[in-house]
Amino acid sequence: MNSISPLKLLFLSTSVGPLGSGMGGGVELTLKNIAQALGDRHHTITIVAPSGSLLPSFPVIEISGRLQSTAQSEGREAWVAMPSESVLANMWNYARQVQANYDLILNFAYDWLPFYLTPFFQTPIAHLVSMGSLTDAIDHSIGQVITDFPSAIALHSRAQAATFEFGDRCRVVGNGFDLSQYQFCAEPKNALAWVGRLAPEKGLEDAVAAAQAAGIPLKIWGVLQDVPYWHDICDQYPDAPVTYEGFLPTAALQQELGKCRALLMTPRWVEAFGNVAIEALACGVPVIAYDRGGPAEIVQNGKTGWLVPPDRVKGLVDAIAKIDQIDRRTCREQAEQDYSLAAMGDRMEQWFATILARKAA
Ligand code: HBI
Repeated sequence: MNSISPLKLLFLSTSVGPLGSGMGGGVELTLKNIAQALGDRHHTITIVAPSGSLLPSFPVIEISGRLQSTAQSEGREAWVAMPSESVLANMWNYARQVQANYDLILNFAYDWLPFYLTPFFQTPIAHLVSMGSLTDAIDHSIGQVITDFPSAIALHSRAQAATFEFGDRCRVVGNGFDLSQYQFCAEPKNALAWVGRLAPEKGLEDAVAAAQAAGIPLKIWGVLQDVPYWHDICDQYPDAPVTYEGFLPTAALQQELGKCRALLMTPRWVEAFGNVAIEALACGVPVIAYDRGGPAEIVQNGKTGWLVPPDRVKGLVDAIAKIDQIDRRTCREQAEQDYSLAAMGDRMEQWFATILARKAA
């Protein structure tokens, strides 16, 4: 536990959707968990987020304006684009006006603007980068922050860091979850789970193909972000035993997820971390994941799940066949060991202490 004094913190949320909508993907849960981890340690947290955001037990300053398009759909050469009346621009204009009331600003948005604005602010800005490298423009703006403020950038995994040429100069903080929200389930039903935004970078079609080959029902939870993509999968696998179960908030999701024999993780891209892997482990659910990105650093092969060669459905099917070799209690223990709120709170305080020490120097 660090002995840093209580801080007044301003969180700037993702610009692609209101908190609680699911449109922000994993970063919504990440922000909530970090607010709780730090709130438990007597820091005061205020959150700035798009209108319509809901977050229990923390003050949310709702900002109006048009949502940012998702960076992962932009392409590597994409220019920086913001609509008129941009919610992102309005959020950062608000932060500029109130910055003197805070000891530190923590940015969760994966956008060019917050990184570019960092030297323009008097209050230090810490950036928790939520995805791997996607566009040259954003890469360059993050690299510039590291040049000017060497301790200001943190990432979730080493694999995510490795996607940036400056990755070795970033802090890796993993993630943390309120494990009291997740109930351990010892006796699962005969079903597999897939959880995430239904979008091409998540590789859902492989999980559907694997469930069909294994003859085990697959339950799918998450925001239906790309409807044509989902319809293509349904057309391609008309007889697969799969059901789309909608987007559930954490309490309901973990109730259903815990009843599954395994979580399948089929990312096409370098998943920065893989929050759902921890949520599954916390419920005692083993994880079968492509050996790529954040999940490959989480799953202990043969102990809390199986890592399979990326993009190979047969690897998924082989792993499903031996899922009963995994002890579900070991899965819960791993979540408690590495990914609790207390562990994450320590890592965040260490990060902030480094930034504030540099500022003082
Ligand atoms: N795209 N432009 C942009 N900004 C974000 O904050 C953002 C995004 N795409 C996805 C995303 N955030 C989150 O879903 C991931 O960071 C988890």
